[in-house]
Amino acid sequence: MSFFSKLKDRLTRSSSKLEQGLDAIVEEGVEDAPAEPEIPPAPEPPAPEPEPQAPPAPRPEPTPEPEPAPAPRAGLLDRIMGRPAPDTAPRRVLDDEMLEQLEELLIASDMGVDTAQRVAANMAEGRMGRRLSTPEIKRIMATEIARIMEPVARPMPLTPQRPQVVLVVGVNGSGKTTTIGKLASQFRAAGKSVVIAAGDTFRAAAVEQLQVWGDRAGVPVMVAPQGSDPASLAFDAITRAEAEGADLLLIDTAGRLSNRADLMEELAKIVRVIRKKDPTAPHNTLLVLDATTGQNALTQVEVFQKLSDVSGLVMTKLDGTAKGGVLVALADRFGLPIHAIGVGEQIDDLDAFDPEEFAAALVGLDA
Ligand SMILES: Nc1nc2c(ncn2[C@@H]2O[C@H](COP(=O)(O)OP(=O)(O)OP(=O)(O)O)[C@@H](O)[C@H]2O)c(=O)[nH]1
Ligand SMILES: [Mg+2]
Repeated sequence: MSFFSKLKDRLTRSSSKLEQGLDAIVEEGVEDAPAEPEIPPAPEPPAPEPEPQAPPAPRPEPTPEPEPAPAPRAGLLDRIMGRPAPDTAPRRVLDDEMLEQLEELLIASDMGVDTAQRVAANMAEGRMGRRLSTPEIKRIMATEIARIMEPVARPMPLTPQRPQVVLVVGVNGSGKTTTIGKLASQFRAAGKSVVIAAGDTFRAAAVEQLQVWGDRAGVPVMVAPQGSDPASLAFDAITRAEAEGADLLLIDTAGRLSNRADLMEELAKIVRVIRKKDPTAPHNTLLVLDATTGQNALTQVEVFQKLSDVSGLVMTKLDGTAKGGVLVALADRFGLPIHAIGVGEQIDDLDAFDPEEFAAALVGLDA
């Protein structure tokens, strides 16, 4: 299965919420609007049909997206002859009220107020007064969402340093260890030699969990006794990765709550100690965020940016959450690269972030 099919299948809690919302918005307008004004109440000679609809407003700027054709309708002759209309999808005229409803729908998908406003405003540009169907709105919405996310869609950069030190941080349970396992497997498959350091020395189970992932990925895992100093493990791990000529060292860390100052200080210490070994390290600091936390992910970025040089984001658990829109808010608000997204617990359930595919899956489009 392609990653897009998987993403689309697993993002359905987010996409079905948007789809249902869109259908409701369009239907509401259809009910309010005078029913099909082009059908005269009384029989009429089959004269050339007047086109009551205003031509589409001129667009202030060109967009790459193809302009949807004006709403196709069955002509009078077609109706008399019983021929089906070319497109029977309900349509609603885009006006301020509908725009506001679209904005609310985007906010409900966890996009946040600012981003929702931006997406809605971009959607409206040059389209006010046009009659739009749900499929058309979806395409326009996906285009505008992808446009916002395009600049931040970047895979984790590979640097010339050996080893390239990648520090993985995030709150408890966000998916750090799982993501490291998946990344290790993918880098291995790409021909890189990888070492993992089990920097979560608090929980014995954490080390075991990482060893399982290391086995799956075929990557050695460096561990330290439970309760030992994670900073000194990180230091030793760089020494070993250097000695082995490894390309990449992935350092797992214990999940920390942003309100625990001691844990936050410990993270700063890991960075200080790593830098004694290699002043340019860590070369990447990946912040792993759990999509199910919704808008809270924004706060997590702010907190982690204060105590580490977050260089990129990975968002996990996009499967089974209706809060997928939060990734759009993250892209819009911070401009940090989004390297990868996770859609499940298996080793191949992580892939590079593709904004067009994500936007399509989020609104429930096929391509
Ligand atoms: N559905 C789903 N589950 C995920 C995903 N990524 C991780 N998980 C699950 O989330 C749970 C927590 O993942 P971990 O990788 O242990 O998270 P962590 O950040 O290392 O957690 P701590 O070490 O406790 O801070 C596990 O049960 C994972 O299987 C994902 O993309 N989708
Ligand atoms: Mg962990």
